[in-house]
Amino acid sequence: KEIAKLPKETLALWEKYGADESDDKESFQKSFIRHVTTTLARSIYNIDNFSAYQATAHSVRDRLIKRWNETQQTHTEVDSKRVYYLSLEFLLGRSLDNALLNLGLKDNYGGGIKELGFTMEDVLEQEVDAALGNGGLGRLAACYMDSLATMDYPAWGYGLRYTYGIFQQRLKDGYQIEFPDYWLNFDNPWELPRLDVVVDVQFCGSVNRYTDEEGHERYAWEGGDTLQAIAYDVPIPGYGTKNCINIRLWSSKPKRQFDLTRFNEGQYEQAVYEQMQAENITAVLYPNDNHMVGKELRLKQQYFWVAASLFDIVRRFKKSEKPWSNFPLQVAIQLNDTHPTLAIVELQRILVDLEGIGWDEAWAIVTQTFAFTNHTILPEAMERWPVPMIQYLLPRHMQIIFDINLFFLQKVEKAIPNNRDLLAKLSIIEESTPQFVRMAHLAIVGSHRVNGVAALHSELIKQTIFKDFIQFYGESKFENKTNGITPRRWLHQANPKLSELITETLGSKNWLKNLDLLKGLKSHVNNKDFRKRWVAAKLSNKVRLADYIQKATGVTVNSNALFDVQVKRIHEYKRQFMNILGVIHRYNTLKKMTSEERACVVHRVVIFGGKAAPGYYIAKLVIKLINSVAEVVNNDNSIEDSLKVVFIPDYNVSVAEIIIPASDISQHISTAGTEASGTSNMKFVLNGGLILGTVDGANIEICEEIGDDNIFMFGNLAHQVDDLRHAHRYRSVPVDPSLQAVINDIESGQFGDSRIFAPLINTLTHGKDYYLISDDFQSYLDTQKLVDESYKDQEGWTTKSIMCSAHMGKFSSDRAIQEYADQIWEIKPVPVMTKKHI
Ligand code: T68
Repeated sequence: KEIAKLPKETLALWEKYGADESDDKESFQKSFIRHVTTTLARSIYNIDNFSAYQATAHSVRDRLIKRWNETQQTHTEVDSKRVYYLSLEFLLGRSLDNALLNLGLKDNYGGGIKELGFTMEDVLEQEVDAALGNGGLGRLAACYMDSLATMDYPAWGYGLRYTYGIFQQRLKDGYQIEFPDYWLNFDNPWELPRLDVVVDVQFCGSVNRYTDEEGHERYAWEGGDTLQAIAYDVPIPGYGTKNCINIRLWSSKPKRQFDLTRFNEGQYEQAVYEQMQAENITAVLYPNDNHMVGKELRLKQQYFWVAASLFDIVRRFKKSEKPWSNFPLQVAIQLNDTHPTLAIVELQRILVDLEGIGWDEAWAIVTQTFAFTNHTILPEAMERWPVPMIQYLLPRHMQIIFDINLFFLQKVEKAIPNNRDLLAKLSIIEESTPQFVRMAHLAIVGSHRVNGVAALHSELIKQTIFKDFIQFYGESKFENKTNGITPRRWLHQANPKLSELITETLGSKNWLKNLDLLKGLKSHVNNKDFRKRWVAAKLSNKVRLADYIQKATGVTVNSNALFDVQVKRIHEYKRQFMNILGVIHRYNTLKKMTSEERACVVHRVVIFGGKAAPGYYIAKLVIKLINSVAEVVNNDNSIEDSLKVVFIPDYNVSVAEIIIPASDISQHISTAGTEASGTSNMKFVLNGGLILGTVDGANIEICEEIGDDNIFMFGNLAHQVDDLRHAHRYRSVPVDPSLQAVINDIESGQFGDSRIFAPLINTLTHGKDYYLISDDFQSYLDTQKLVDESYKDQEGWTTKSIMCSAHMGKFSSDRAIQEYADQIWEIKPVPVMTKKHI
């Protein structure tokens, strides 16, 4: 309305000068030089690769912001239902290459930068990863944002802007050591600081009961400390669309910049200390995956993030002046694991305490709004918070949780009377001393839908951790949404040669938006030229990885050997230990062979990578063992290069982009029933790598899609695990003989001081072996033999490789997002309208 009042001449100026910069080469070069001279205050005389990266990034950022603005304007105008994805982790990796590809700028920018005296490769290398996540869960959030943007959905991500992301891993004497990841050291061109978007967040204080004018009993949360959340927006461009969505990351700040009274009273240090406490909240990402750490600071992070995000969401809803009953028609909130579960309580508090809505009406709104994704059934990962801790930090929320629980249990009692045992099992409160709040129970009770992340996992949650809820809710509340990965980053960007071959073969780039089209490759599987180029692409990726390995570890590997890869967080359930034990078996078998016999074996390079949580002693010992074995094997000339072992340090998203396309076979060998889904398994197969895996997580669905001829599966099944564990404990099952031989090798000191590894060996013996390495070891070795045999038939292997990629359509994150959008969120795409610039 106010714009309409402006004089015509003013409007004309905005229209004239607000026009988009073009995307051609010359426009890029102009903006590049402008950014070098004005943004960076440099010149042709002192510009290095890093400045070239910054200038290029700023040029892309300008274009991103335009799209981002148009997207937000369109969403405001259309005001259809939006989805909000609440995730404590967004593992985005690098942004420049992704933005260039998604915006379709890569060719023009690549040519442009060359003429300016740089290579695109060198420039891309300069960027540090945004590593605000631990592993699968955080990377899933990033893939989902890419799909939401690409498919034109009106979506927001909400998370925390950690000053330090996941630690950097270095190796010293074969041990992992951790260094802080201060990723914001240099300016971050991929965020827009919104210093005007500030939300107050309260902690502690007390609750006062009062009666309002209408005689209703009400509660007010008063006093305590107030901090501020500042918004930093990260634009996420879709591929081949104008849509550019937003991840809003909150950073914590003290509310008052300086407490003068304190200062005057001589309490300077105390005042500064409190300021620092406020900034501490978003200082660091907790580095544990699949493990609950009950630190108060972690709970503060969760509430800080949830409170700021809900304030923002509610503020946006209120702008539309719709009645509260419309809230679930305008807003869907997805909880990425239980980390944001307090959002359920916070929304109920806003509705009841601040908006004066009756409890039942408010609760109906809340439960229709939220949906919850579970990512694990490991008991040690289940979030539970001590009641006294919540009571102290969030006194009103604790009351609300007790009330939610009371009303829920009353309903259970009514539906299934006289079952105290069931009430205790379903209760949100664990009746121990002290009491605990079970966050998963709260998330289930406060959501209209609960999902697992692969078919097996979604079945298992119904049979194990959430079994008692089925009695009350029935099955319909629980469903499956098999994870997916974005083919834009994980094939097009990470594997340009293969991407180009696919595009040429299929005749268009449409497969990047409809991954099922990869099926079209099947009719080319016998085409000689196509096969040759397929193999050549793999080889060139292996050469690229071999170069990287040389640089990162000093080990020289032969690109013609079979590349066998296991890269993921180091965890007992993922069984990197079993892999390295298998390597020892292989090594000692090779040593016993004659030179002639060895001439017939397939040469292997076994590649490991992954971080161990800093406090996870056994996982860190696994890293040490891998490095100790590598040291011996790589320096043993007697085996004539038939085996090499490398541990690539500091595995992260950018390193994954180099490793994954180069894999011949990758290992996904978790104890059956423990890996909820896995997502790297999908990335490897999409890139034409075969997998060796257990019957677990998404391996099962991958097998269904690609056919069991194209995958190496082994080991016990999920339903056998309980009995096997039982057998270990009570019948003291002897360790498998091949395994015992390997244990003896380690204990003999073949890989250095064996006392170091005693605690690790102890996890296998004395009736423990919780992850059943002993039970799966023989079938693991047998299957590895099959892999060797298959690899000897190179033509057969190439056929498998092509067939693998061709059948991976299902695992696009676009498919996953489509299912969430249709079946849980009930949202529709909103194509961005290109607008005038005013
Ligand atoms: C992973 N979980 C699952 N957790 O392990 C994996 N945990 O099977 C699945 O594919 C993936 O989620 C996506 O669904 C994690 O990555 C964490 O990183 C994590 C972080 C904090 C606390 C607990």
